[in-house]
Amino acid sequence: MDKKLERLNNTRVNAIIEKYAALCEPAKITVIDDSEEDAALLRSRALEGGEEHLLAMKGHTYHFDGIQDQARDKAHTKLLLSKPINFGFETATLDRQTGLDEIEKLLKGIMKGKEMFVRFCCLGPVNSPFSILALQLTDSAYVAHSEDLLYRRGYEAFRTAKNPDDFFVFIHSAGELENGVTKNVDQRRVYVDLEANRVFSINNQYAGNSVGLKKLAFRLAIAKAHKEGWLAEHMFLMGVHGKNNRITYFSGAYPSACGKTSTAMIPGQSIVGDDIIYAREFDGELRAVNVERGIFGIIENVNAIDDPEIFNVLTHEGECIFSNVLISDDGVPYWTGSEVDPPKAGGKHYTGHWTPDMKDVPVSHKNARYTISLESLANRDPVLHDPKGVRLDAMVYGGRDSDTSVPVLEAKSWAHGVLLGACVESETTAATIGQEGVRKHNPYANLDFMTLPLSKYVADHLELEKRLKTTPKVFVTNYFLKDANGKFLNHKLDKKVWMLWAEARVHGEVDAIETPVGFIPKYEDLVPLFQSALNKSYSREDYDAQFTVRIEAYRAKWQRMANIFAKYDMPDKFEDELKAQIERLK
Ligand code: SPV
Ligand code: MN
Repeated sequence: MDKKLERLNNTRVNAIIEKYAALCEPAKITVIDDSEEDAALLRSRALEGGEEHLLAMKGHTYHFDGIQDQARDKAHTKLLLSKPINFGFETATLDRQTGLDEIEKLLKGIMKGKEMFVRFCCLGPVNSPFSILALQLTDSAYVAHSEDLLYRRGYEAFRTAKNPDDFFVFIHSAGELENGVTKNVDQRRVYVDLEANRVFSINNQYAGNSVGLKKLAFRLAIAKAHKEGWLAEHMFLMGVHGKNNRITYFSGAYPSACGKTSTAMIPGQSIVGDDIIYAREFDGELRAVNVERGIFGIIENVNAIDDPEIFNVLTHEGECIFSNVLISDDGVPYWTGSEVDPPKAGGKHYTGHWTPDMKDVPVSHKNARYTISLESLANRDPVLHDPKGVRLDAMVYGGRDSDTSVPVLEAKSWAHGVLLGACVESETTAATIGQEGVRKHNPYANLDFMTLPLSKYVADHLELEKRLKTTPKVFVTNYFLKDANGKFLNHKLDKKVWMLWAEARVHGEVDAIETPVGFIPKYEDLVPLFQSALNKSYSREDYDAQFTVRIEAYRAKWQRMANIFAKYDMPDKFEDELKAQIERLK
């Protein structure tokens, strides 16, 4: 028996490896522990197997996903259920046994000639009451390498676990590769087996589909959190730096590609995480941790002016995987919106050879990404690995909304905030396969990952109030508001002012105007914030254009929500909040 498995001495782990080794028939099984040697082994295997390639800068590599494998595949991501559940929203489900039978057939021999990596990770900080252990089997060294940058190593945590049978399981195969990319994308499947806390993901490489610990684990965590009385949220976690060196922790849910990472990266603040949190009540306080330890971020428009910290990491030595960007002949990555011109000779592209005259093909895919660890960021918050997490004082919901929501507002109460979270709407982006720019209801920015009926999810949020001494304040932001001519009303950097205003509200330092839709900032409170945070003067005209409550558009929004929620059986308190919101707008 493998020495590392022997040392682990975990019967359930051994049985899983045995089962999937027999089914998938890999040529070799390699068990990864927490050592630097094993991390280095994964890096070299990713290069040897052609899933990654070296770049000129030390520590940098690139990876291409197939042309059809550039984003999360919602249509083929299915929840396996023994008994049908009425979610109330559209989600792909499949009879559990039918799904398991199908996946067994597709797994048969899928790793022939390949090496299967077995890796142990910890979702959340190690030795923390928040955390969940996870076992990943994959034949993709790129996936295993990405997980090393994005998650905490967990071999020792498995070895010393109090409940050694309690962990999530992820079985992944990139399937047959051609030029380093998955060939049989028509047989791509992501099957989430909630009842066994495991996910099967095959014939894909794009990390949102393949990396078990990311959105696959998140789907399992939402269901587990509901059963156990805590929250798993699609949220960043950040320290907002207020007056007198005060740090106030905020979490925020935004649909993919709507400014979530850039909010967590606002200059002068500190980032704990940019994608997923676990939150729990302890002694009447809501506390949260980042489930991850890295960023799988959108690279488009990352440049020296707008995202200086990330740009710095992407242009200096250190571990970084670039995916689906342009690679010049001398091994330099280029991407859209970097403010650096791609070379005239063009270079390697996930679509083939690219040259600047190919005007219809962007330099990088709109969902092209970088993978880095948070440790490489200068603005990382030192609490990142604290097993106790941080106290959450505020939650923010954001969306891509060109015509309705003011740039920032505060909910009237916790229950009103729960309503606002449930009613996030956003125009679709390139983060999922499908048409862009269509306004969609995306409750809590979480619709793609929801494994609970919305009524239960909402009830969990409402219930929380009873257990907390003080509830976090809830805010809604909108960075995408436009004027009648379709021009953005705000600069990208204005979000800093909105967050600092919200931070001051948490501490009762600024007043606000009560409107039917919530509390909005007063002009005179924003002027000094624009001055101190951005060195900008803020005009009354700008304020009026941005903060005039567009009553007709809001009415239309709440009518859309009333129509949607008429179909759900929601908690009474929620129905009351919804009615009250509509009444106030009358
Ligand atoms: C998102 O799309 O929300 C992401 C990237 O964070 S993915 O891994 O594709 O989910
Ligand atoms: Mn995300």
